[in-house]
Amino acid sequence: GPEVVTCGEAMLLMLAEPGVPLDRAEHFRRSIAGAESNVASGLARLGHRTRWLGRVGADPAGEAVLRQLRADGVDVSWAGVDPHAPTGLLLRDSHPQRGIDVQYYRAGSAASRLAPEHIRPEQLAGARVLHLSGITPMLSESAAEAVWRLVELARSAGIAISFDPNVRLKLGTPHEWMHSAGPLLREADLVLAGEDELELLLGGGADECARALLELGRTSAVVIKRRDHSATAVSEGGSWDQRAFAVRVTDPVGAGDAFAAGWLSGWLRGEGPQRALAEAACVAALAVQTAADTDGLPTADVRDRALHAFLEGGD
Ligand code: KDG
Repeated sequence: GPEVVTCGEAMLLMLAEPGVPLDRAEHFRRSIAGAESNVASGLARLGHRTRWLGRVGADPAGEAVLRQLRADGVDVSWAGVDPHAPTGLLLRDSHPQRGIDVQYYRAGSAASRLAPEHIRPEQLAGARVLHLSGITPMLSESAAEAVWRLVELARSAGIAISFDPNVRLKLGTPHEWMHSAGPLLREADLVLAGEDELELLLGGGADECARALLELGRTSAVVIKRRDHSATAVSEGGSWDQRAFAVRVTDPVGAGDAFAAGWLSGWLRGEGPQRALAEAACVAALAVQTAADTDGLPTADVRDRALHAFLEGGD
């Protein structure tokens, strides 16, 4: 069975040629997007057995998405195919400085029709981590119920729940996010979240939020991703800081997912928080140097060499 299971919406990504705004772009590259499937791809490339759960349409986009995940080494044997709804689509441009224009064509997608009846205990058998993001429960009522079904199953099987809120205000109001992602945050063993996200979902400063989560007793580690791109891991045992490695950014989208994959890989291999954070920063630094969400995700060898170079070179 898999070490890690993720669940979410994987979409076909049409990525505009570099630097050209979406309404002007004529050439697009096909790739795939989806926060949870990105984490699955990242972990699979790093050598972890990883399963992605979710639904695509019975269409060429769905086939392309599943083919790409398989090529990355992700187990998609439990992925569902919906004959009555399309695979979600994401159009975006790519620019290192300007804000990135992301356009979703995902309302009513096959993924949004995920429902609790699609979730089965066998899907989690043998897993050590269930990684979720706040996006999935924002897709629909039934998708939210499916996520909570997974949480219950993971709890009863003793599987650690990892959670990244991934707040996307295009998918709902701050209030809706608070109600949807807030309870999941409190349910997670491992939390990876931006400062803005913690402040939005829990109120107060990010460091206070992290401590409050630890005090609730469920959460054992919170990784705060700071606005200056450094990160802090906080747990009962202490707190650890990690700067971002300086690289030339080609496309920042997917950095958080790469960071999550890097952190979870360290955690799964029993590395301490400082090392896991450094690996997370390293995987993120490699991911932002290439276009699309998943192009730059490294194998374990590439990560180790890059990390060595980052630490040796002082950057
Ligand atoms: O984390 C990158 C994601 O934002 C992207 O792949 C698309 O999942 C996505 C979303 O809903 O924004």
